[in-house]
Amino acid sequence: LLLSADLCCCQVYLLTDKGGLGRVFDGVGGLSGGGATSRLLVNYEEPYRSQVLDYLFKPNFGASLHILKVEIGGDAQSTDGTEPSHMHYENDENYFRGYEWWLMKEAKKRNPNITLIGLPWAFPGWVGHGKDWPYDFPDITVSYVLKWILGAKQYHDLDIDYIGIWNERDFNVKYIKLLRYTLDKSGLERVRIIASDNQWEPIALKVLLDAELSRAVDVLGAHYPGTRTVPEALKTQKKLWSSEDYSTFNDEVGGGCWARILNQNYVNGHMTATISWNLVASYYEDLPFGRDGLMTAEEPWSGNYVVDSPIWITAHTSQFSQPGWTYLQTVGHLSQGGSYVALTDGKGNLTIVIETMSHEHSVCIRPPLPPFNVTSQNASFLLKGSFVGFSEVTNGSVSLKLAVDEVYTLTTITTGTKGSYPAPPPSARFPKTYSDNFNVRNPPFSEAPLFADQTGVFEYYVNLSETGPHVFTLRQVLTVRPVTWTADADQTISVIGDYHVTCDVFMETMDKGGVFIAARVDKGGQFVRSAGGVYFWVFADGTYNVTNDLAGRSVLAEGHSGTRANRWYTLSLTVKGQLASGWLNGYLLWKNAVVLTPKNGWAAIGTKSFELAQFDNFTVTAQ
Ligand code: 147
Ligand code: CA
Repeated sequence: LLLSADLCCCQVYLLTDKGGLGRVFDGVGGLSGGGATSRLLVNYEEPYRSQVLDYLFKPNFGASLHILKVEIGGDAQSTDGTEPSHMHYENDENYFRGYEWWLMKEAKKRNPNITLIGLPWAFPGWVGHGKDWPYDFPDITVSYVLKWILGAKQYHDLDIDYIGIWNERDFNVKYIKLLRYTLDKSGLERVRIIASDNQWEPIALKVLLDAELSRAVDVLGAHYPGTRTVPEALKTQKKLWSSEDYSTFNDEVGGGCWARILNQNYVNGHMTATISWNLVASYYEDLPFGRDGLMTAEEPWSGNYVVDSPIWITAHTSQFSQPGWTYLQTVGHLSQGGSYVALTDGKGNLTIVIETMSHEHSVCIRPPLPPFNVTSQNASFLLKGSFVGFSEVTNGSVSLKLAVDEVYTLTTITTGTKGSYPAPPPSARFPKTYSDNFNVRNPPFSEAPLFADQTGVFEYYVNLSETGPHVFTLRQVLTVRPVTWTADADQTISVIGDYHVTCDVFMETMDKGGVFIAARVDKGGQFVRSAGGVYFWVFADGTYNVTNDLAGRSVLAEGHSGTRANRWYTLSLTVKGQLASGWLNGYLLWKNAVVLTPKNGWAAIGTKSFELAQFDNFTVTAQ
C-alpha cells in the first residue's frame, strides 16, 4: 500500500533500475583558465587561501568538486589575462610558471581522486611557425602538448586524465589522430581525448564517419549546450560532457542557472559531466565576465572572499554522488516544472536531486532560455527494483512538497556537510600605496603579486651579470606574437590597481624598442586591444610620447627624451582630475596633458611590441 502517495494526491515519479540503468556519471567540475581566472587567488595570505581551496575541493565540505580543468598556458590573452606557456621559445622548457600546477596539486591534496583535464586556448608563436594557426605542423603542436602532460608528471607528480584540442576553435582530424598515436607511443594510453570543446557539430558527425577518429576520441565535449544535445552525438555512443558551461554572475540567479543545468544537462542532453567556467572568480572584477565563478576571491590585499550560492548548489550533487555512480534511466521533468535525477553506486546507495528553478531565477549567460513555468507542487518518488525497501518509513515512496526555486537532495549518504570557516576579513579597496622591487630570490610563482598580464608575459628575472641595483627585476619575455585565441594587443601590458605610478624601466631592443607606464587603463581581457588610459612611453630612439590609448593612436604629448636601450630610467606618471604629468629620472618631462577619459582604471606597465624589457621598483600611490 502506497500510503503517502495515496494521501497527497500528487504526481508519482517512479525510480527503478528494473529496465537497466542510465549512463555513468563523470562528475561536476570547475575550470581555471581561459584565462587567468585564478590569477589573484595565489596572492592570498594563509589561512584564507587554503580556506578558498577547501570550499572548492575538500570532500564533504563545500563544492567538493570531482573535476578540475585547467588552461595549458599559451602566452596569449584568453579572456581575463594571459597564462604563461611551459615553452615560451622552441628551446625553452619550464614547468614552474603560472599557478595551474600549484592549483592542481592543491586540488589533489584535498581530493586524490579528482579528475584533471588540460586544454589549450592559445600557443606560443613558434608553435605556429609564424602563422596564427596551430595545425600546419601537427607534429610540433602534438609534441608541445605532450611535453605539458609529461612535465605535469615529472615535476609535479600529476597524472593528467583528459586532454583537449583547441578551445572553441577549429579542430583538425589529422592532429587528433596524431595526438592519440603519440600519447599511446609515449606510455600515456590512460590519457583520454576530449573533442572538440566547441559545438556538438561538426565533431559528432566526423566521429560517426571516421572509425579511426572515433577510436581516438573518448568524450564529446560541448560548450554552453543549453542542456541539449543532437542525434549524431548520441549515435556516436561516446560520453557526452558539457565541458564548459555556466559563465553567469554568481548571485542567486547564477546559482539557479547552475542548479538547473546540473540536473537538466543529463535529463535533456544525456551529459554526464558539467564544468563551470569558471572555478573561482579571482581576477579584477572590471575585467570581462567579472564574478562568473562558483565563488569569488578577488581581493588578496584584504583577504576577503565570498562563498557564493553556486558552491552550495554544487554540493547538492557533488557531496552525494561520485564519478563512477550511475544515473537511473528514470529521471525527468516534474509535472509543474523543474526536474529530478537519481544516481546509484550499485552498492546500496541512492541519491535523488530535485530542482525547481523558475525561469527568471535561472537564466544563464547563454544560450537564450525559452520560457517555462514552475509552480509549487507535491511530488512522490516511488522506489522500485533494487531500491525497494530503501525508504521503510514511507512504505516504498518518499513524498514531499516542493517550493519554487529550491534544490532538494534525498540520499542514503550521511557524510555531507555544509563546511564553514569564520568570516574572512572585510572587503577593502586596493591599498593606498603599493610597491614592489621584485627582489625575491626564489619566488613561489613566476608572476609578481597582483600584476595581471593582458598581453605578453611578465616574469621575475635575475640579471646574473648585474651587480648594481637591478639584479632582481620583472621582465616581459615574449618576443613574438602568440598563436592567439582572441584579439591580443600589438603591445604588451600588465595591469594592477588604480593610481599614481612610478617604475624603473629598461629596454632591451635597440632603436625600435619602447616601454610604458600607465594609469586609468580601462580595458583588459578580450578588449585589451582597445584599452584607453594615460600611457607614458619612452622609446629607444630617444623620444617619448603620452597617449590616451594603448594602441598609441591618440597622442596627448610627444618630444625628445634621450632614452636608449640597455639603460635604466625611472618613469613617473601622475593623473589628477583631467591633468596628467610625467617625470623622467625625477625631472618633469611633460606636464598638464589633458585627459578627459577614462576617469579611472588600473595602473599598468608594458612594451611597444613583443620585445624583451625589464621593470623594477614599481610603486603606485592612490590620489
Ligand atoms: C567561452 C570561453 O571558452 C571562456 O574562456 C570564456 O571566455 C567564456 C566566458 O563566457 O566564454 O567562450 C565563449 C564565447 C562566446 C560564446 C560561447 C563561449 N558564445 O557567444 O556562444
Ligand atoms: Ca629589484
